[in-house]
Formats: sequence, structure tokens, C-alpha cells
Amino acid sequence: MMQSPRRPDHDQHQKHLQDSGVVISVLPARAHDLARLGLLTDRTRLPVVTVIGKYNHGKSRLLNELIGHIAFSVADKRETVELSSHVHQGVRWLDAPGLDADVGTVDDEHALQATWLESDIRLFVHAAKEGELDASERTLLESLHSDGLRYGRQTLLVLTQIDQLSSDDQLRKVADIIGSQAPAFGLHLVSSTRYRQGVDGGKSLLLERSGIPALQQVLQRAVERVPSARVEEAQLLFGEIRSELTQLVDERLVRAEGLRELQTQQRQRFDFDLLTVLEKVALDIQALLDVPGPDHSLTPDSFADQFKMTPGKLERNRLQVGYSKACIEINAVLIKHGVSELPQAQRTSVGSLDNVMVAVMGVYVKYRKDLKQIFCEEAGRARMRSEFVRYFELSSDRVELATSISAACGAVDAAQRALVALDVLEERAPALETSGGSTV
Ligand SMILES: Nc1nc2c(ncn2[C@@H]2O[C@H](COP(=O)(O)OP(=O)(O)OP(=O)(O)O)[C@@H](O)[C@H]2O)c(=O)[nH]1
Ligand SMILES: [Mg+2]
Repeated sequence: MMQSPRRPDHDQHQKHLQDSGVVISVLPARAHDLARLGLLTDRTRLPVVTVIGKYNHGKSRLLNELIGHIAFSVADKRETVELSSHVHQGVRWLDAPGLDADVGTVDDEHALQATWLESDIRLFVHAAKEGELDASERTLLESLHSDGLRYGRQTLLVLTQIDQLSSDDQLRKVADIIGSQAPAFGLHLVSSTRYRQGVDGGKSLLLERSGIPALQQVLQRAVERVPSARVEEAQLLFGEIRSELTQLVDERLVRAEGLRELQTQQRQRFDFDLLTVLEKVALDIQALLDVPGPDHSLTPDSFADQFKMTPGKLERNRLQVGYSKACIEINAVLIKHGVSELPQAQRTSVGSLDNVMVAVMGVYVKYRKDLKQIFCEEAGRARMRSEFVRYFELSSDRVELATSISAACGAVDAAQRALVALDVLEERAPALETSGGSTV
């Protein structure tokens, strides 16, 4: 069976999701902005006007009158419970559930999604008969205002059902209060009822006094601005995310470099201390070996000598003491640098043997020849150096540091990949060239 070809905008969307995912994995707090960018850069998307406000304030009815036919259901109760959308003359109108009664419910989520994610223009509706704005309305308006300042998205504050007030004087009072509560917004005073009466009865004065034609004009201009507003918003968002990612890459690079630097310094200090102590014990051992007279240590003791102090025993003791002293001095350097226990994989059931000194130096008795080979000849010292360095690199602190370094490098890579993904997202964004406007 032949598969039907996928729509190009579907592919575009999939690619956007993929690249966004790469950015979000590094900047999870930007997930919403990336979703918004997906919409902003979709050239096929119509301008979106969303109505928001508390329930029963006349939102759905206002949209119906603005559109000119009944597209959304209106009732004298909590009516709109989920987002509904209607396309009319090149604009997508979104009717959101009333924000309030059940704060934090799915309805509110829908309303918030429509407000923050999907809309280009927000009509914030408040019924005049309710008097002043309540705290939740003021908070939302403030956020919408700062969003507008930052990203250029437009919000119109609409005072609905003005016919419900007993007099113009009363209306002025309410309008003044609301104007002082939300000074950043111009107020649009409307009455859907008056407008309907004006349309049905052909009464131009009622039409004019409904405020709806004036609002339609303002909206028309706002809709015309949508394509360029989207470009500006997208560029701002891309810019913000880019600088955040660039900063993150820099911070992560600094951290990774700092850890690498620490790794190098630690190693240099260890190499220096080790070399110094090996040079010192080589001199000490050499002095021990440079004694005149025969080497009695090789003379075996007879059975009869077992409780006597023989020259052989004395010499072997002297060598043993010198050897132990050298080992203690080397061990002090190892301990200073965190090298004492063997790595886990090398440990035995005999705890006392699980230490690096024992592993490198062995436990057998040393004679002059051995001491010379171990401490004074270059091959012996090179062997000790390479063994101690190996155990140094296997010590738990060093392994932990190496793990942190690879994690830090991974974090740098992730942030750099996110920057590349962001570039791809921006390059692929066709909406960044302005296209023509629509009409209401
Ligand atoms: N008098 C008068 N009543 C209006 C006006 N606008 C809306 N109404 C009435 O107010 C009630 C609520 O209107 P809706 O448009 O359903 O209100 P809503 O804000 O969409 O309400 P929810 O969907 O529940 O959030 C309905 O009975 C409308 O007929 C108006 O301008 N004047
Ligand atoms: Mg409604």
C-alpha cells in the first residue's frame, strides 16, 4: 500500500519539535517560549485574537458581534468551558473559558494556553456592571502589560455590557475607577446588546453608542500589525534564548576548564613531590650502602646462632630499618595526595595488603643489591614512578575528578548542541520575513 505523502507543514512541525527538544533539554524553563516560537514562525498561521476575562462578563457574545454571526455559545451562566475557535475573514478567534470560578482547573489551563501561547491579540473583557477590577484581574492585566512591553504583544481592555449601568454618569465613574486601576491600557467601552439592537433596527446612533464599530477598527489595525509583531517577538525570543545559551556555554566551559586545570595541577604537584622524595631516599639508601667493609647480610645464620646477634643479623636489620624509613617517607607523599588504598578491583581479602605501598614495593626482605636496584638505579626509580603515578590516577579522588570532567565536558557539548539547534530553528523560520496582513 502506498503511503500518502506527509504535509510539508507537518514535517516542519516535527523538525521544530526535535530541535526545540534539544534546546529544552538544556533550558527547560524556555519550553513555553520554544512552543510559542513554533507558532510565531509558522507562516500558515492566521492572526489569533483571544478573548479573556471572568465568566459571564460577555466574552462570547462580544466575539459573536465582532464577527457578525453566532459562532460561540452565549448563556447567562458559566457557559464556555473549553477553548473554541472560529475562523472569520482571515483571523482565528478564540473564545476562552471564564477565568475565575475554578482557579487552577483544566478550564483555566485552556484559558491560559490561549492567552499566553496562542494569541496575538488579547481582548481582556470586564463587565461594567461588576464595578472595579478584582485582584486576579489586576494581576493578569499587569502580566499582560509587561508581556506587551517586552514582546510587543497587544492587549485591549474592553469594558462590556455598558448598557447595564443606569446612567452615563455611573458609567463614567466605573470607567474612571478602572482607568486608574489599569492606567497602562486605553479603555474600550462596548455593549453587545446595543449593537444588536442597532443592527437589527438599523439605528446608527445605537450602533455608534455600542462602541463595537470603534473596537472593530482598533482591532483591524491591531490585526494588520500581527505579521510584523510576530517577527519582532520571534526575534526577541530567539535573541533572549541565544544569549542565555551563550552564557551557559561560557559558564560550562569555564567550569570544565577549571576542573581540567585542577587535574593538571594536582598531577604536577604529585609528580614533583614524588620525584623529590625518590631523589631524597635514593641518597639516603646510597649512604646506607656506601659503608666500608664486607656485606654480612648475605651470610646465613647457623642453627646455633639463632639466639645470638650476628654481624649478618645486624646488617640485615640496618638495611631493613633504612628500607622501612624510605618506604615511610614515600608513603607520606602518597597519603598527602590521596593514594593509599588499592583500587576496588585490585583489593584482596587481606586488608593489610590492600595498600599501594605493599603492591608496589612487595613484602620480601631486601638486601643491598635489591635496595640499590630499587632506589638508586634509574630503571628501579622509573618503575616506582610509573607505578605510583598509575595508582595516583586510579585513586578515588582522581577518578571522581575525571568523572566530573567528563560530565562537565558533556554539559558543554549539550549547551553547544542547543545553540546549533537554535540556529537551525531560526534559519528555518520563514515567518521572519514579514507577510501581508488580514482584515477583520
Ligand atoms: N445587557 C447585556 N447583556 C450582555 C451583554 N453581553 C453579554 N450579555 C449577557 O451576559 C451573559 C453572559 O454572556 P456570555 O457572552 O455568555 O459571557 P461569557 O463571558 O462568555 O461567559 P462564560 O463563557 O461563562 O465565561 C449572557 O446572558 C449574555 O446575553 C451586553 O452587552 N449587555
Ligand atoms: Mg463564553
